Amino acid sequence: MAEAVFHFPPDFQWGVAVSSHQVEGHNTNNQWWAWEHQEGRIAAGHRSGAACNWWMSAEDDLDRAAAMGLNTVRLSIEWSRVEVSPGRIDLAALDRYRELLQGLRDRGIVPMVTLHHFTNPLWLEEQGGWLNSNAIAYFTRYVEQVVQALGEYTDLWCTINEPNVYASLGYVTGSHPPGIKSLKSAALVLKHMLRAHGAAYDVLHRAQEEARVGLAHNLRLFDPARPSRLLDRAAAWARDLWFNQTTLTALKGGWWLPPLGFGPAFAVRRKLDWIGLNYYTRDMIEYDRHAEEPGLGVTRHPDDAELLDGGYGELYPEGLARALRRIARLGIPIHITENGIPDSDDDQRPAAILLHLHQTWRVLQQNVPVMSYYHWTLVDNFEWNEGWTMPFGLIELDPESQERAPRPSADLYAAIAKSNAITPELIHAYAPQLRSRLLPD
Ligand code: IFM
Repeated sequence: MAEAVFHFPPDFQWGVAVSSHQVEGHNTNNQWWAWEHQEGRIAAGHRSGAACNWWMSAEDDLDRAAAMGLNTVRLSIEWSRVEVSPGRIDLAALDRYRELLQGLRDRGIVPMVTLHHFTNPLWLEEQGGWLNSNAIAYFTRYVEQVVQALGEYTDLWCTINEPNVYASLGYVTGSHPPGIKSLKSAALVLKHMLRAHGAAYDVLHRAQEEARVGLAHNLRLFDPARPSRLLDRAAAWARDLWFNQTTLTALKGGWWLPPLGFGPAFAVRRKLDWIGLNYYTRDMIEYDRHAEEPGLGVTRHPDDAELLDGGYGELYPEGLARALRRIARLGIPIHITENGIPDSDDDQRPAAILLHLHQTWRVLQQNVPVMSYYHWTLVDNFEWNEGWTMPFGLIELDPESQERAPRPSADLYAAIAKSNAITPELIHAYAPQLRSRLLPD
């Protein structure tokens, strides 16, 4: 038996990530349900419907995760289920979450609990959502309820998933609800979400001494398409400032950067025990004076890029190492809270898994404190505006029949998790084309 080449640290955690609206089904009380029911919003007219049916029965999927040798799962609590109207808590909903978290524990799986993943209760949306500064107090009140009810099952909390994506898609491109196009509004929303993170951090630590509280940041890389062109570099820089640096500087330096403002961010400073990295791809940015926002340029891909299905971008695993090294400057533990690709026939995913994990292994050798890797995702789920057309699952799902079929990637990921290593055998078996790239002669 050949020696394993890429060993992970003995306490490294292997997981999958999901979110409430994408897997639970029939989340009728949030703004996404309303959005899906508007004509033309979702690809192919799809709706989340029963999703992966986790609200009724997640347990078989929890068994699948356990059988794969996973020891952590990241899931989110659906605010609109817990707080059905302002201040009115649905105790039965909290009971169901208790059951789910206990179910994970019974299977030897540590839950990471996200408190906000893109969805708002309708009652909050009707009050202006995150544009309304009251959202911060509402959110902390809800977090208080959740930590009281569910704190005995976890101490690993992710306050908000991808505030930068929420603000960008909902308020810059207008492609997600509420469909607004205004950078000024986007900046206000992002600032409110970061302040809410800071406030939730305090609530969680007050309620639970041992709480480990973080936030999941989607770090997309923006490189100039033509590095010698000043305008390409400026456009890539401007995108990065908005999408990454505003959040990272607020969290690390406790400082607001434009367009969020300019000055000390006391509400956020030092309110982070770990940082979550969601990494998917990079954009090569080219200045284009005809673009809608010329200063932000347009996205190009290198001629030799391997493109992902459905226009999701470029397969660029080296970007994960770059993102990890950048985020390591925060000087706190890192969880890779999401990484994966859409790939219905699984012809790219096995190699993508191996390449991204190889990059993770490389930065671990450089002492970057990566604690865990959560693959996005276990079972195909409702991919927001893309509906069911963009399957990210290790396991294929037919949302109509609810039938599941593991893809080869599920076996590969299980084998890696169980051996805590990438072995030459796995490379030979699942992605022989990577032999020369990953294995020494
Ligand atoms: O499905 C999403 C998830 O909700 C947030 N991060 C990116 C994933 C894939 O697009």
